[in-house]
Amino acid sequence: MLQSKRGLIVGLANANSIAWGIAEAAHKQGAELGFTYLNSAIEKRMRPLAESLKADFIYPCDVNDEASLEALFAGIKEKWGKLDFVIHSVAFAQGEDLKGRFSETSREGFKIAMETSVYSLVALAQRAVPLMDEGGSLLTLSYFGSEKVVQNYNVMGVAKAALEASVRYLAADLGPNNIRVNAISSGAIKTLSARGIHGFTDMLHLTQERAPLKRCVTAQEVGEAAAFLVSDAACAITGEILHVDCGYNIIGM
Ligand code: 1JT
Repeated sequence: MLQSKRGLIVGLANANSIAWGIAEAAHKQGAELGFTYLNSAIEKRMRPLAESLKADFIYPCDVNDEASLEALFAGIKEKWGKLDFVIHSVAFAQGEDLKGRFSETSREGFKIAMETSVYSLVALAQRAVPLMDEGGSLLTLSYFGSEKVVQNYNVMGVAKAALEASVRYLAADLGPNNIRVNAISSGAIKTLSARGIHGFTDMLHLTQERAPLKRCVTAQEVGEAAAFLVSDAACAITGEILHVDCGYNIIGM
């Protein structure tokens, strides 16, 4: 499905990462992959994983740093000359903003969450476009907390709502360039991001009880859906938020 396609994966931290599920699936479908890491602690965990998929490159990148993005895309241009897809699997909020009262979110905390979790997609898109002459595909990761209130998700829910809106605006903007922009709204998965979040294990149990499929989704399953969305099989799908959550989102009471 992804034979002769070249994809950049941003957000691989370790073997629990959603980005890892996506990387494995994309590799299985024949994609050539390149990866980024934020710092040396993350590099240590992700490098062996990326190498096991015969990564064409592993570059440092801080999505909040313009110079770092410039260097990344200069590297990609030199190495590949073109780009077929980008996986954006990045989000951040301060721990203090992922608990308690949303109304108490600080200006700085709000800014940090929005910049890292939302603007970073726009920043990547800007630089990917010139490498996608013949079209391409951008994919980001969202979560149900963008649509309905999920206790403690707080500022990330607001950021994910902005991320999903950004997917639509980017899709409209880049459609004439034959660049598709989509998101997967994943069910809860125990990743590095989810670790240390108070009550996360209870959330997983509740999901298993309430979701139509009576279980939680895996990063590998999100990966399979992601591989489809960035492939030509999804050539008419853009601006879409695809729920890959064992059906959790359809349940009311
Ligand atoms: C971030 C974190 C983004 C955790 C995230 C996330 N998207 C989903 N999760 C898991 C999650 C987190 C909370 C939650 C439900 C799911 C942490 C680091 C910043 C980015 O609340 C019920 C808080």
